[in-house]
Amino acid sequence: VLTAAVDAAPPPTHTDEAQVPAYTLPDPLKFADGSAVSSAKDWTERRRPQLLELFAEQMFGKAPPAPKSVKTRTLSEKDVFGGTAIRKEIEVTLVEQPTPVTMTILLYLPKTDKPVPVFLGLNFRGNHTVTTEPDVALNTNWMENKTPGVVDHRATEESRGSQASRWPVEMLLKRGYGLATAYYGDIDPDFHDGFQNGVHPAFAKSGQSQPAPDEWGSIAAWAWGMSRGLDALEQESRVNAKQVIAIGHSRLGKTALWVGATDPRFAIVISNDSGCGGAALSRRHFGETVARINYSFPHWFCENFKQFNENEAALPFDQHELIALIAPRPVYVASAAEDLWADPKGEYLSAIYADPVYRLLGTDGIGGAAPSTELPPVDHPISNGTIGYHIRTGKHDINDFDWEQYLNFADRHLRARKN
Ligand code: GTR
Repeated sequence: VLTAAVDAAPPPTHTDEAQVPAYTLPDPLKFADGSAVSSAKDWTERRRPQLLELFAEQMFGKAPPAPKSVKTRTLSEKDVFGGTAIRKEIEVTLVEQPTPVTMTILLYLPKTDKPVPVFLGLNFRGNHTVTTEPDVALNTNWMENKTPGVVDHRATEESRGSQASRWPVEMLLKRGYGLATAYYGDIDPDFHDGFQNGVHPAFAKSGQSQPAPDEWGSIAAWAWGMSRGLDALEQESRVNAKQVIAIGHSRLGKTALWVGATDPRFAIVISNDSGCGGAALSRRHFGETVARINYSFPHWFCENFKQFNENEAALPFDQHELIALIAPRPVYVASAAEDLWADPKGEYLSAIYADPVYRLLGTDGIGGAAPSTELPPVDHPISNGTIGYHIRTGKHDINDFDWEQYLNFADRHLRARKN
């Protein structure tokens, strides 16, 4: 049954508001049996674990537990940007057996006398594409051929700095933040090979050749890898590990939300244009749909998620509840006006429908009185509350405007704190 669902091409998608079906969203403040979640204790001790389990079982798949410790090795360390910052490359061993899988973190830290907050996010094309600096190691793992400078699925020198516009390193450093990034394909190459490469095989139970229907797909693996990245940052004395911000764009924005839900050590979570399977409500069926994403990327979610192809009403949750799982920690959701595939309105609605949970936990939610269901105007961030949102001019991307808002948001939530 599941295989048939995967192979069948899904019906065409649309980006027409008039075609959004009538839908009823599950109420995060009701238990599965319909009774009310009426206190912070109800949420934290019973409802949150129930929802987290559902998202793991039915959507992202369950990941293995955190290892007792993570092995790290410093590959390089030097002063950069005129001696104002330190740059390190750190190898993190994700699994040792049967084949070692390692991830390399590229870490930039401003030189200060105090541990600093750090943005941690995976990148799409290797650490050497984040910067034009000639001595950051060229990634040698498999990657998509799509971008310039990638030949036969391997990076060449020509790709150096090709993603630099997405990673304004010096802007972050000047504002007192560090940046830690790693190539997502170090953790699990992004193509469907039946989970034979990356971190999956090391955790297969004996006799099992691929994850069970409720076990981790690639997004859950990338999220698990981000948690190992945070383990590694906890070993860095110059990093304030209590102020690490999970960030991601697009498929890696879906990843940031999932790691924010599963790993409460992340202080703030930022979803940039995460769309379907990220911040966008599945029941709106606008732009990319559940069936479409499972068809194009059969390895991103667990096998169970395919039961909801063209059947979103049967989902025991919707994406506003993924955001609610991050509460009461600050979360920022961003959209781009031309990125209809990711359903900006569905991303916004998720953020505001998570608001009641944030308020139950004693925060101001999205700020102000009852939030409006009208999409806010383009380039006017709503970022005074614990939930932030903006839709900016332009395409599916992450740029300086986005980062400015994230830095302002982080300043407001972290600077006042003593830890
Ligand atoms: C698209 C996919 C989206 C989004 C995007 C990206 O092809 O349909 O869900 O994740 O890729 O990651 O850039």
